[in-house]
Amino acid sequence: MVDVTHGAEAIPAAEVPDVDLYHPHSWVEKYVFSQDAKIIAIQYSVTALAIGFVALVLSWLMRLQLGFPGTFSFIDAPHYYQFITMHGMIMVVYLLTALFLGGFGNYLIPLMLGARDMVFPFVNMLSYWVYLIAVLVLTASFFVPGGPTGAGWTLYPPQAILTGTPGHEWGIILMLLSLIIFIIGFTMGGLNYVVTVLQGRARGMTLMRMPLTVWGIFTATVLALLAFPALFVACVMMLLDRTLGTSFFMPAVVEMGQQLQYRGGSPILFQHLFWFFGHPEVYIVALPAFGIVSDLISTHARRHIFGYRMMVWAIVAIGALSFVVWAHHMYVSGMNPYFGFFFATTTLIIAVPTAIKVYNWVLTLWRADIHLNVPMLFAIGFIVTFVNGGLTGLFLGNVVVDVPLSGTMFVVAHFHMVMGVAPIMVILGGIYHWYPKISGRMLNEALGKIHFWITFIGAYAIFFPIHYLGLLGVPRRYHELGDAAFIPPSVHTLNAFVTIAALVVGFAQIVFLYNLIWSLFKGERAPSNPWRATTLEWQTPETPPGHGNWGKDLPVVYRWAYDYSVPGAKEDFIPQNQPPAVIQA
Ligand code: HEM
Ligand SMILES: [Cu+2]
Repeated sequence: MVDVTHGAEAIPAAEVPDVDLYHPHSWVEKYVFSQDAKIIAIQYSVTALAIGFVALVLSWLMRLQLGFPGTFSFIDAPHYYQFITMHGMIMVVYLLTALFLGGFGNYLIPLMLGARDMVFPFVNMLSYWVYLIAVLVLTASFFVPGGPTGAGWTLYPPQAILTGTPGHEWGIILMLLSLIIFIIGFTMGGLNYVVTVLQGRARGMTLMRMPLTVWGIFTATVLALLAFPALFVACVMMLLDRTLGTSFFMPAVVEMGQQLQYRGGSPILFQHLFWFFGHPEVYIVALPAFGIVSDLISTHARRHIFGYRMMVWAIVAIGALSFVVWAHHMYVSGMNPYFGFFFATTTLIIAVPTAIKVYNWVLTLWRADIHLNVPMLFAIGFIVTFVNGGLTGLFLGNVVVDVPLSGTMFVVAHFHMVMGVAPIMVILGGIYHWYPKISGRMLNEALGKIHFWITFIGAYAIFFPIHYLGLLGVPRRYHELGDAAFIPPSVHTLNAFVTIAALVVGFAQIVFLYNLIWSLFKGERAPSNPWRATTLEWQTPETPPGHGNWGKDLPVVYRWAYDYSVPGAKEDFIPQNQPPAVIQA
């Protein structure tokens, strides 16, 4: 350990009050308007989980309608569209993006890198409060005349704006505003994550010694900083179309026999902007999940990650490639066939680095000392589910296969596997893994296992049959199927089954919530490094870590993050900050 006060003589006295600025002086500064990344992480996570719960309830309502059509009269067609839209957007942006980057990012980046905090703590604090405003604006749309927008989470114009769409009065305006605010807030956080990774690492923490969790979050943040601006301008332009009558996206249209004042806009331009953001968004969610899963399996299998460098470069390659595939979401938009060929090719190339990652996870687990505890179960659940969703991605990436499947429930099943179930597995596994550090208490293992098995089996019970429905041609975004000849009666039985599975999985999350709250007060006290992990966040002098994370001395890093079961070492793990002299038996 190196004394950080070493060299402190060089800091002119005048700067000391400046440093002091960042220390909380009151309860409010400590827990509410906090500049401590750890508190901001908890604020982000709680807010994201709360709004995510709303999205979960909306999915129950949609499933009730699909499983038992006509039984619940308040779920009419306009409401169904509103539920779909809010469910999709909340899950993707306000839950997953905010939780992985604002939640996990804030907690883990400084701690895993041996930094005291993010580099711009004040801006980091603002990032959360702006995010909260975005969430509140979005929530407000449930209470305005006309309700939230029913445009679908893709918000395609012209229908998002035309009066036939529910929520065309206020809902769409609030949705666009909320997204704009979200992006502003995210940018403040995102610049912090990137600059902290580049500038805030402890001595010895080279880029190629960073845990893969940090690599995943870092690369995802870079993607988000490049992709969100496309959505930002799209939202601003659409807002102008809606409120001032400009024609960026609105073509000349006749509505209810009336020629509207719009002319000359391009709805396809919106699709390009949306998916230029929308595809990288999948990886904004997936890359942190890749990183976290690598660290979970390495720690709980007591094995170094197989092919660390390859894993890093695969993350970077997937991130880069994700910017040249967006139009695979637009195969049915009437584009030039050569264009489709290009995007199908780039899409399928992503399978290469992705497969490398999967092989390396499997090879890490191969003949390892696997501890099947809750974080490990969720990590394996992720790998299996991601492979599953990846395989259907190969179907949909090919133009000729996609065209008939586009707009069916097959697409819904595919993206729920890849970017719904799989990342949620990682989020849950990550919470079980880091909860002891965050709260100082262990979560209950038995409740955790019940939670895992119901969630895992339940997710397959929900989404497996939906693939089959899609192959039969059952369309997505349909409020009711009616009696079309191609829909056999078994579809209705399956739909009822899926709905029951969805309700069971939903209620299993209450076990999790109970575990989180109960353990906070009654859980077993956590030792500072319960998983005997190598990464720096487990080596803090206090658990939970105090403000500034490291007490007086910053850690110094001597090795990578994966020294598990090293032959000749006295313990089966060597923390990153262990000097070489003390590791021999
Ligand atoms: C228990 C969990 C879930 C259930 C039961 C569920 C159910 C549904 C249903 C019934 C639909 C509408 C299908 C249609 O008629 O087209 C839907 C759409 C959607 N869901 Fe989920 N969902 C769940 C979790 C998630 C998660 C975790 C995500 C995060 C990525 C997500 C993202 C979406 C998106 C993006 C849409 C598309 C909305 C649209 O078509 O505009 N869902 N979900
Ligand atoms: Cu895509």
